[in-house]
Amino acid sequence: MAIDDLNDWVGCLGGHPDVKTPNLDRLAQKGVLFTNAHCSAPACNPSRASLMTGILPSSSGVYHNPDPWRKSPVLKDAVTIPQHFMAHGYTATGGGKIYHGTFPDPASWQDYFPSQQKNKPDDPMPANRPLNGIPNTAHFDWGPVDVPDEEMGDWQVASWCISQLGKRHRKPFFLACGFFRPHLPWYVPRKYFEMYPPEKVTLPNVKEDDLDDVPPIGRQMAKPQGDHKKVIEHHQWRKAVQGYLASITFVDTCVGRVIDALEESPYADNTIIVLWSDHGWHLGEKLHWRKFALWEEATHNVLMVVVPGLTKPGQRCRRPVTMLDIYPTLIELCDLAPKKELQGKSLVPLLKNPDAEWGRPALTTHGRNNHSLRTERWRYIRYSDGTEELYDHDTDELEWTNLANDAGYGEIKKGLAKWLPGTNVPEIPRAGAKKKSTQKTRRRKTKT
Ligand SMILES: [Ca+2]
Ligand SMILES: [Ca+2]
Repeated sequence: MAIDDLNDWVGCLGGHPDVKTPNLDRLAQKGVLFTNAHCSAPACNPSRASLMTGILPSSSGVYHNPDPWRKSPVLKDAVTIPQHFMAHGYTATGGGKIYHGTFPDPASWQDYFPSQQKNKPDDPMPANRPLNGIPNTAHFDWGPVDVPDEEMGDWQVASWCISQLGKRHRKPFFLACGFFRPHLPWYVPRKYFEMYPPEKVTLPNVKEDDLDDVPPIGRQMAKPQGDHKKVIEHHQWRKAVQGYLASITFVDTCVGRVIDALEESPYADNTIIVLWSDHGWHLGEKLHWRKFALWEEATHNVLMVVVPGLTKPGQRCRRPVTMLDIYPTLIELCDLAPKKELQGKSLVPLLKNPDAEWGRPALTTHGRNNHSLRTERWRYIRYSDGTEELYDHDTDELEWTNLANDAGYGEIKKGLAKWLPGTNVPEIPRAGAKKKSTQKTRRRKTKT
């Protein structure tokens, strides 16, 4: 199961005091919750391409959303996770958002809902958009819709997956269930908004001058004069937090339906469950909104794994892991042929013992040669121009105080820097980039 744009605002991860996620909490309780899991890239397309192929952005050249990942010379013939399962006799089907919307991958599936080319069902859209009153806001919008749950795309994806679990399968199966919320726009049924009265929601703890010690490339990623300024000017911070929380609880309900169906199915006792989100999300921290940055809010995502007969209920693992580790984990768990090109590391030792030694940091990359490394204690960021940030999570979990330029941290930085990737291949040409056209402005797709 994949959840789009879900940060650590999940009850069991403790990222937000108000959030209600009973079903995600229940799923985490069934197995191992990774509390220090990070994406390979803080954007949908590169994160998902990396997760599904096991190859780092710095090796493939897929760094941003407009990069057509199958055009990467490295990923052109890459065998994705479901393809590898199919090669071992499994059926592989899926529904909803697993790959970034612009670049579905029919080679990965035998059947897909709603279709191989259109991976995501439509959602109801309110009339009179935007609902938040911000001019030219596009999908950066939020507010309740008066429709039953059944009209929501994610509800339909869950229903389709439930129907797959209700089938009699003759072969082992790989089933992918991709949910779209809490991706923007935050239009979900009214009852979820009513769970979070805006005057009562807790706003993120934000330091107004937090960017003062951040190098220029980082400040440019944050764009304080963009979304944040608009949200403040239009008095929308509380309503935005409400919209994100409402969207999370809506998707939590969808997750719960699928878990219930699995538990009631003949496959309850021999099905491995992996639930992940593709990256985190800022809601004003560092005066930044959305993902597209290398701080904790953007890189930290959700990962839980349940393996019947192996994981024990209620376990937690604090080791820094990444989404890249999912592919080799599944290979080991399901006895598939090893693939030496994969750049992640199997999580099986941690599934057996969450306190086992791990010995490597989590790497996140945003754009060519901008990297972040996370250990249990440190976050180290190095941008393409050599500028740096260093945060000590033992004393500064909000990453407010950049220690990179303080004397005394040279050895720490050196120890971390040896984990930076040795190659940083150029970005592959973006979709449509070659045709320098006379057509009207080609709006670069930065959404999702
Ligand atoms: Ca996403
Ligand atoms: Ca700061």
